[in-house]
Amino acid sequence: MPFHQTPPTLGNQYEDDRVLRSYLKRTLPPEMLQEIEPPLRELGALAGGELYRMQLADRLNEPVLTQWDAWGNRIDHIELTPLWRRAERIAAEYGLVATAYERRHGSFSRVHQCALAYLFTPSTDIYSCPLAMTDGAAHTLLSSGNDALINRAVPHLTTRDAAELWTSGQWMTELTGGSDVGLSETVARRGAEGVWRLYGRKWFTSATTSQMALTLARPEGGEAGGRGLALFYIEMRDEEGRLRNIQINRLKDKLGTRKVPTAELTLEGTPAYLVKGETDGIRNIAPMLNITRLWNGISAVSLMRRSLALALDYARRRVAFGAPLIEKPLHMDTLAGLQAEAEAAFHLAFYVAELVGRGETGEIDDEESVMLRLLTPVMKLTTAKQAVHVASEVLEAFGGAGYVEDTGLPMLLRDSQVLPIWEGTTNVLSLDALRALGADALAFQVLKTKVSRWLEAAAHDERLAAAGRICLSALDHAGSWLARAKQDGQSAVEAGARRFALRLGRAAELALLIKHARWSLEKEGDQRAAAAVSRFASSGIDLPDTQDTDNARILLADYLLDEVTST
Ligand code: MFK
Repeated sequence: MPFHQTPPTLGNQYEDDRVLRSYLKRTLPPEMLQEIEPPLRELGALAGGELYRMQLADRLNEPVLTQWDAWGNRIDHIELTPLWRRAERIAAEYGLVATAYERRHGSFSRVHQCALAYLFTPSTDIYSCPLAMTDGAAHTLLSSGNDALINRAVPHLTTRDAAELWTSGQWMTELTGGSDVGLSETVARRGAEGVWRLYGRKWFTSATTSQMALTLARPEGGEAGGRGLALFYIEMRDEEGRLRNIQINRLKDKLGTRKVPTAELTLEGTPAYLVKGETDGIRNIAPMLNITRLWNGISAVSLMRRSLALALDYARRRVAFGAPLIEKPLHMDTLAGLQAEAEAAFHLAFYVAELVGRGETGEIDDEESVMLRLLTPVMKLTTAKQAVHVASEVLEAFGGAGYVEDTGLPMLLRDSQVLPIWEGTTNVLSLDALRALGADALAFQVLKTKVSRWLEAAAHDERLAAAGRICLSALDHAGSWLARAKQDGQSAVEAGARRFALRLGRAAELALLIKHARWSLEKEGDQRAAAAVSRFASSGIDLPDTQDTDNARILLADYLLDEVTST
């Protein structure tokens, strides 16, 4: 009988997930957990069963743009893949967006929603993208105070009825840039009765099958930069289903997220409504960005979980050098390190979800508000980097099979690679973390105080206490670097911003992991979170200080535009 390798399989993705279940048990009131567990379990079964099988079968399907009909009419129709059409219905039915707005469980509704998103995301090929933008649009409209738009759109964005559900686009990126949004060239012309007309090109509009979008444009004569932009609301199609003066030029040919119909658009007088004033579009769209950044983090931890679920299952099946891989000390060591990364990331992403929930119900206190503003970019950038690292290592853990398309594994890496790019690259978000610190002189101190409080509770356990000291010393070093860099000037601060933000992210993850491990030891008698603490604490929390900027100038001297640096 020739040798046949059995492929990895997935079980119920809720039941099998110790980290999620233990976290929910610690965080949620018991009666709430009892109420929400059956649908979580159902979704876990779908994610590990029907949806996973469908995802593998749907692997080669991609959205198709048809620009013209047989009779020469411009139609710009995008046909979605079967998996996405199924995902759309499941998302409505399970309330992937609605849960956060029904608020059946107060501020914990956000955690509930994120748990649903975490189970749903890895089996639905980034259908989380339209959901994130839909959630962001509902959140932004609700905080805008624009009653007409709230009454018109929010019931559709937050419904559980698939026939009524709208998704929303978030059109920011133009040819001038995805990061420097203040350079946007789209112009808005004032029309009659509050209807504006938009003219311009949007270069990277995700999920272009949405019914509405929030976008930025500059009212004619408005000042340059981000302040001169306004936030607009658009409905894509008229009553006959025709696009409203929008042309879909082409779909993007991307490395990953291949099911997401990301398009280039031309707006040719598209009717639009102001959401909140004629200026400050970037400030006004920021609530949307912060929600999609939360989704980015939840997607990152969910993809890490999926990668590991497959790698761990495979390690039990694959025999090499006389034993299953899981029994091989080096393979075990590798997977344990990845598991610790994923667990640490999980706790930071869900902590930000808790804060978002408390913000929405008005329970958030001043310290937590500061933490939410600072940790949103820090969490997004840290978890995104971890997701790419974990996916890459997991492909390697499969050997050659990890590099072969029809195993479905390469998609894990491609889809993870978008996470540090969209919604703000690592560098842009590192600068946003500095912006958040700059907005509140005490922000760094608030973070340290919070972390110290989480660690105090674990001080009696020497293993956890030792990890706590690593965490505090990383924060101390980050703080003293920042003070020194500020004296050296803005260039020094900017140059070290990424190392600084990653240090904060990893330290916050470690502190939250320690907090959870103490609870899990005491209440569940479970050693595993504590084992994750030990591993994670020794895997680069206190990153080295920044190099000086002169060093970078010397190294890149041939390419600098402003001077010739003598070596
Ligand atoms: C799987 C789930 C993922 C979901 C994916 C959905 C797919 C969507 C695809 C996309 O749309 S990707 C493109 C997303 N684009 C970005 O994320 C933009 C990246 N660039 C930035 O974030 C820059 O930091 C930014 C454009 C905001 C910088 O612009 P400026 O003009 O230099 O901003 P400025 O002047 O510092 O800030 C303007 C105001 O906004 C300030 O407030 P004030 O007017 O009161 O001073 C800022 O404090 C405020 N602000 C900026 N970022 C903020 C914020 N406020 C709160 N939170 C923030 N994050």
